[in-house]
Amino acid sequence: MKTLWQHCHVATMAQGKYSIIEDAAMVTAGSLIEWIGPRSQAPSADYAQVHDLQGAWVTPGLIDCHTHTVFGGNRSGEFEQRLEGVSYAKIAAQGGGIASTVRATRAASEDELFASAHKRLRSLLRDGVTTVEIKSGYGLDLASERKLLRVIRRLGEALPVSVRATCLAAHALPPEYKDRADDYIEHICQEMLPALAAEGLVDAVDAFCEYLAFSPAQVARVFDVAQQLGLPVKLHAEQLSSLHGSSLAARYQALSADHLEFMTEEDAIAMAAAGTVAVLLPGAFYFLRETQLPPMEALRKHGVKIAIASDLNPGTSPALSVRLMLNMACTLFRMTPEEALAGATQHAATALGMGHTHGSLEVGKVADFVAWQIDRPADLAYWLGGELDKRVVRHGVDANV
Ligand code: DI6
Ligand code: FE
Repeated sequence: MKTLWQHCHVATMAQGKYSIIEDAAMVTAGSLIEWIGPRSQAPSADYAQVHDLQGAWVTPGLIDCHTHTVFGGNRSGEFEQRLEGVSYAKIAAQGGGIASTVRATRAASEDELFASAHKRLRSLLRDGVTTVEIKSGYGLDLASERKLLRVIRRLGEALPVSVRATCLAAHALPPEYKDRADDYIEHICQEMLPALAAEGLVDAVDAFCEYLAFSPAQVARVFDVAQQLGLPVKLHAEQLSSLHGSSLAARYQALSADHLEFMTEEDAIAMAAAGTVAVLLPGAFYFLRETQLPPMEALRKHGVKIAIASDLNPGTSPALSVRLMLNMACTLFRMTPEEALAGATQHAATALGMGHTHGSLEVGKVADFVAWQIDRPADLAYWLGGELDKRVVRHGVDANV
């Protein structure tokens, strides 16, 4: 069944640029794009459906390539404490931080986790997201990590969104492994990853490489096992300090290295050579009131693809809007609106290993797009919050949430 979509302008985001087609039309066949170009050149055919997009600006569906959407509990109380001057260290000493989310996640049922994550994911979808990556990492034992990954799979079945599941068992040290980080890493490598991969619950493996989390050597151990299991890797790197985790990620041809405020030019050179995408997370930078900016000029100079994501998580980035992240990427990191939109479309797709099928509106790619009632593509990074009039189409059909 062929469908014609017309009376619109299109920012195709091909090659990570706007690549604009004014007064455009698009032909979809099933879930794929069959033709796209100026409306005057649209192939004549007996279309099953013809849609008038009312002069909308059409972009690829937004892709949120880094989220921790599934978790138990809520940490707004810590937010209040910090604003009253209580330090992170004191909050952690009181059992707060990631540990409190781990306790709440372990105590919650699979259905409770699904219900709370479903609400948060719908917020992202209502803002134009058609593909999302969701990490585990608040369970930190086999049964709880399996529970999280099963919820992630269920969300992709329940909502009109393509979901990629990333195992982040190496997110933090669980209490039962206090002061025994190497033993926990071995538990991940010998029991958790093989079992979860065999159950088809994992699309990629991630770790938190930081002085307060896991060392490059411990990350390399996890990455070796991921590679033995045939799973691509990603890495939380250089968020709070420089351990050259991003260079380690590049050595493993990682899909992406994420955060990167403290990365060096040498790290950027290594990432460029490996094709590892830099995923910047302005929500965490903003929420933590960080001051160290990612090295934008080094990333641009060496041609590292830059993606933007929400990092939706209860502790450092309780963000429910990718569009707001686009604004933060421009306002805080001085990216251009075009770079930011490429970061939430084509480059985000590449960061998920989906760059050949998603992320731009080109013949043969999936028909995931949003028809926005806006004046210019830059409006997507310009307006702060709120809800823009839009029509979301995923796999060639309207995606209503
Ligand atoms: N970096 C972060 O900012 C989050 N995890 C990570 O690896 C923090 C997660 C939390 O505080 O719950
Ligand atoms: Fe994260």
